[in-house]
Amino acid sequence: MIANNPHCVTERVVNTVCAHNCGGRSRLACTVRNGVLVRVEPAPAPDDTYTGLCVRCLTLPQWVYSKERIRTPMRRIGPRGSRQFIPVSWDEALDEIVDRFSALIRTHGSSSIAFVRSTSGSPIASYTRLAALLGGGGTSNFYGGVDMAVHMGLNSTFGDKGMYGQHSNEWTDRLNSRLTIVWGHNPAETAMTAMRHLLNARDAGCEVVVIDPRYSATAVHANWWIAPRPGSDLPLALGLLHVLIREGWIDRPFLIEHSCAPFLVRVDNGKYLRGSDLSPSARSTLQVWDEVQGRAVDLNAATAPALEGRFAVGDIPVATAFTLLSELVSTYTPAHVAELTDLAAADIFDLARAFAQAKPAQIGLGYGVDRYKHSELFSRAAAAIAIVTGNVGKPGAGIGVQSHYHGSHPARLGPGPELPKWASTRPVPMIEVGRRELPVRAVFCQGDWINQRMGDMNVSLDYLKQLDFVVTVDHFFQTTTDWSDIILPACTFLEDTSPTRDALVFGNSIYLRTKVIDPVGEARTDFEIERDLANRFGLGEWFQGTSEDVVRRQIDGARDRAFSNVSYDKVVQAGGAMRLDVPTTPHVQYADLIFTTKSGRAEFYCEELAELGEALPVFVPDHEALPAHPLAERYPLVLVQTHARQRAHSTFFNTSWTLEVWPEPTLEMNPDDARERGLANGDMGEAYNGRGHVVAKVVCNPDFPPGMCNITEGWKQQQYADGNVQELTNSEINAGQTLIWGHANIPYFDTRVEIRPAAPAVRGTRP
Ligand SMILES: Nc1nc2c(c(=O)[nH]1)N[C@H]1C(S)=C(S)[C@@H](COP(=O)(O)OP(=O)(O)OC[C@H]3O[C@@H](n4cnc5c(=O)[nH]c(N)nc54)[C@H](O)[C@@H]3O)O[C@H]1N2
Ligand SMILES: Nc1nc2c(c(=O)[nH]1)N[C@H]1C(S)=C(S)[C@@H](COP(=O)(O)OP(=O)(O)OC[C@H]3O[C@@H](n4cnc5c(=O)[nH]c(N)nc54)[C@H](O)[C@@H]3O)O[C@H]1N2
Ligand code: SF4
Ligand SMILES: [Mo]
Repeated sequence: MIANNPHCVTERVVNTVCAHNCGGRSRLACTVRNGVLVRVEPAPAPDDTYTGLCVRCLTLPQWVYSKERIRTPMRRIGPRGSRQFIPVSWDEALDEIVDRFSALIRTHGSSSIAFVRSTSGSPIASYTRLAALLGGGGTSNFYGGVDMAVHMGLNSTFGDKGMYGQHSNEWTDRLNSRLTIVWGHNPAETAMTAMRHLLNARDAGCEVVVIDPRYSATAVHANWWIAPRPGSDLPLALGLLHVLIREGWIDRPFLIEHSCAPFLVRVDNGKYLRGSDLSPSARSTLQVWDEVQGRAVDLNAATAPALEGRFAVGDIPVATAFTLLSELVSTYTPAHVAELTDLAAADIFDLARAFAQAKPAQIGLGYGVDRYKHSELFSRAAAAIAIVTGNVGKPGAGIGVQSHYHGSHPARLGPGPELPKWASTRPVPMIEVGRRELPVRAVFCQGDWINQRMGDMNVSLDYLKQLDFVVTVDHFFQTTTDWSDIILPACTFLEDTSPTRDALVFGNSIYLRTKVIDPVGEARTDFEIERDLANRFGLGEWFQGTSEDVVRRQIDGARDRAFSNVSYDKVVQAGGAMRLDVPTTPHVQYADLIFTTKSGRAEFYCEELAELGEALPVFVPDHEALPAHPLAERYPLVLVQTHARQRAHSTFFNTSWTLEVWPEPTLEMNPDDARERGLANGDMGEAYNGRGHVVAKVVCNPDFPPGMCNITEGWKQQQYADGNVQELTNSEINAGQTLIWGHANIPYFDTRVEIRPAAPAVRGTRP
């Protein structure tokens, strides 16, 4: 190869790891020709079962150089929302941010600045350090709101594993299962690299049951598809529990030894009975009914704890937690549940029987069951199914989320960058932004906050419009950039070495991110932008070194045994990925049957929620998707927003190969529902409710039951003919979630609409 020869083609292949938040972590082999990314293929993973990528990433060359790419810093010159910007230098842009933020901090304090971030950012380059240090501590931090409700329910049942830690066994464990319920999850489109494990399991004789109101791409591959009405999974779970308990298909030893089932609960206040309730000098030990002694005793002193029964302890009426659960589900007969769910009673009975007979059986939740108002109650009921049948902590069993991170082997990294003790942020739940008084005057957005993270968008937009100053840092012009004052161009993961979110570990291996190409235009990495801003704020001492230095520290400083065979240098020498020192068998969540609940056991009973009447996973039929809701008459259709196969959220909204297949937002609905409204395939339809509207092309799709329609989330504002799906989505705040976890999940799918033909004026596509 001759340098400086214009006819010479230099070509190299660089391996890195995908950064998009699709829940996978594919290793990518990127061909770079004369400095330009031209091709992406799968690179071998250290464990070959994890080698592979999806079609989306084949389009990365189009993505990274797309015409929407922000190439220089920009300043707004027209009114907010007018999309009128001029390029400015980095110095001008950063100086303006520092001046405006400093002035606000002087006048209103550091909580007047808020930070918010995309889920695809790197954990060490998401402006969290700057947010914690700015103005002497305490900027506002908009957090949460997505993918949290099902985890909340599992957290309160099994103990806190971190808000996203409640995963099922490792993907590769599916093979050990005899029956697996894929519940509100569509891995054929949303966890493509996990789908093969499900298909392998099915081919090996595992019965795959998909519970989804629509005939999804995953249901197509199932042995059994169960289609409840949207938002009715909780009564379905209670109906399954009814059958399991009534028929005695339960694991008594597991219930007595590892769950809260035998704990005595005070009927007067819903709290567990404790020794201290009986004698002020006694300890607060949980009480059970000892069948041999015929009285309440300390849990540890019991020889034969009763599973069932109502008793009087002194003058306190009590019942075992299991008895209360049995009584709750006693009315959820298959016939009654059939009415609540639109299912056949026989299917409910048969599913319970199949689950009880298959040993082991597994429940894998997705996030389709996370986006309703009471999704945390649903996941608690689903967890109770696994608990009463003893399907916890075993290969092929378990309940957890089967989407992201697949129940990776635990591997705790060493410390990240150091911060002073006083550094902190003030958490503001995302769902509350725009809905309560906040001290915030300026928002720094990493990514497309308004389009992607907020439900009920018109409220969010009104909130954003009255702010003094909005900064967005992204790769592409998108919905939030439209409304920003300063826009900064960020490098994509292909131009960066900051590690991928989930901090490097995937399955049983460690993956480093490698820089593939030079920054496009004037883009800088988020790591550099955060550091450049920190330097200007006089906080440079906390931002010494490069992102590689941080990663080196995290790996080389790890105390966890899993890292005993690796060092930063060894991983680099191995090409950027290595297996960790973890067992070669798939990871099994809770294999040790040690739970981090207060009692150390699996608790389907949550005494903290007794005051709300939710100590057990009760069915509260007050939410928008259900037919009894007052809005049901005016807005008869439930609108969900499934995650689309051709994007990771909004990412890939602009790649031409994927747009060839699916060029614009579509409103998918049952053909009969469409016909009733005078709509046919290809017509422009307007979905509307009291919160807003959207116009999109109607696709009559019999895979959707009558009463349910869909617009996939993640299209950008400029792609809609009019409105935005996010204008329609529900943002009702759940009291139980807020009581226990301090914040609530956004119930995006708990949304009702009516649909009509769009007025001719809005049938065109926006410029
Ligand atoms: N291609 C692609 N992959 C992705 C993403 C992406 O945007 N694109 N996003 C990633 C992220 S962050 C997430 S959170 C996951 C989300 O991915 P999934 O967990 O698969 O969630 P969804 O696509 O939202 O919905 C899954 C299924 O739930 C069904 N559903 C809707 N309502 C109900 C209901 O009431 N009951 C039941 N039982 N089912 C219901 C829907 O019809 C849908 O088929 O995907 C990840 N993977
Ligand atoms: N209506 C509705 N809304 C939803 C959902 C739904 O089901 N329905 N799903 C929700 C879910 S589960 C999730 S996880 C969220 C995902 O929401 P996000 O994480 O916000 O979605 P993305 O599209 O991945 O990223 C948003 C923007 O961030 C930019 N970006 C990505 N990576 C980086 C980076 O490293 N640096 C910088 N500076 N910018 C970056 C992208 O270019 C994009 O414009 O969406 C939520 N929104
Ligand atoms: S988007 Fe997801 S499935 Fe596709 S290559 Fe990246 S990690 Fe793999
Ligand atoms: Mo998500």
